[in-house]
Amino acid sequence: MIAASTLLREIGSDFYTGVPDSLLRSFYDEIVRTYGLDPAHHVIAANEGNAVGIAAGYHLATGKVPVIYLQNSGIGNTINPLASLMNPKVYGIPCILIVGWRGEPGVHDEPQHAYQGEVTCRLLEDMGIEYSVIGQETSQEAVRDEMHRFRELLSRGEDVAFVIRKGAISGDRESYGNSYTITREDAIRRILAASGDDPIICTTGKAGRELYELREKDGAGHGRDFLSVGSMGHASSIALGVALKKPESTVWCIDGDGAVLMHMGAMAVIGKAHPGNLLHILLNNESHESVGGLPTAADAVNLTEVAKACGYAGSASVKNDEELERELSGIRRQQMPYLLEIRCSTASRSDLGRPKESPAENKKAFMSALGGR
Ligand SMILES: Cc1ncc(C[n+]2csc(CCOP(=O)(O)OP(=O)(O)O)c2C)c(N)n1
Repeated sequence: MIAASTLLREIGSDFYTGVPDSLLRSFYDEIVRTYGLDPAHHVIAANEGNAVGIAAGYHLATGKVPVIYLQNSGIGNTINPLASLMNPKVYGIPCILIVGWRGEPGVHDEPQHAYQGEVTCRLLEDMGIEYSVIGQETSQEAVRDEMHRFRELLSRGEDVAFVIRKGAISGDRESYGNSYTITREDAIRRILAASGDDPIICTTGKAGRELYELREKDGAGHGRDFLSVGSMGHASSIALGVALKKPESTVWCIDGDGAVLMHMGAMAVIGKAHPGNLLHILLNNESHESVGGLPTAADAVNLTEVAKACGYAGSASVKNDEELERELSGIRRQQMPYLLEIRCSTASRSDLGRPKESPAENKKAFMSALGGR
């Protein structure tokens, strides 16, 4: 195992941007310990492509090499700016990617990571990005040698990557939080009581696991819920597609603030399409809680006003139990599309389980329940 502080020293950059991954937690906690959340050194991006853009700007302004950290799920979001901005055949802007390798073949992980894990190195190869894998056995000397090799490539305007295996980086933990009191799980429990038999599209991360467990506890079955375990930021778009074709159903989307910010253009498209049967519920804990809690930009954004500006028929924000109960009891009478923001704490259970069915089984059950409508 290599200490995060050692890795940062060997990389030797003073600018970091990215989207967190639980596997890189020690790495970004060390960045926070070193630079805090000072955007002159560390910007938590909305999505990984956004991070590439920020990194490019840093290079243009300083001539120095930025670092971009991401879960391999986010490689897709980087491909456009890597291929059409950073690549030596275009502007030739150097950066160092730190990629958390979820779903590495042979290592147990969740189903949403299986294919992405399989193609991670292949994608980097296709993109012409030299990479080096860091595992538990990787020494400081080995990282230094790779950085020596990489510096030559970086000086020619090429991009390089370290692909990080599970458990490869060690370090002390930082803690993150906010002052809100409603837990995400309790908010979901109340949403389920209000949504009855309506279909629900849920965002990526722990929210879906909590939803799944609550249904288990109720013995309610899972056919109403599409968990969208991957594709972070797209739950509201999936819900829009369903809502447009099931006008007789009220379609609920349970979203996260990190996910909403990741592809916020989706809100403009919902406002414009204006489905009269879409309830967009945002569990806003101002945090990427599912992957360690690094803050999002949501504390600085008024997302209920964003919804209105995007053309939603209405929106509201609640921050305590009474407000939440009041809102949920009347929510079906609201003009839609409607955004309800629930300000949540960053608490979650450590014994949270995972869905037993495969994503393909979830899809089948969801479609069959929807088809009956
Ligand atoms: C494209 C992509 N980037 C990163 C991740 C890793 N990831 C999984 S959940 C999550 C945080 C989600 O934050 P938010 O939507 O605010 O929900 P919370 O976890 O706070 O409930 C991240 C970054 C991912 N799954 N996909």
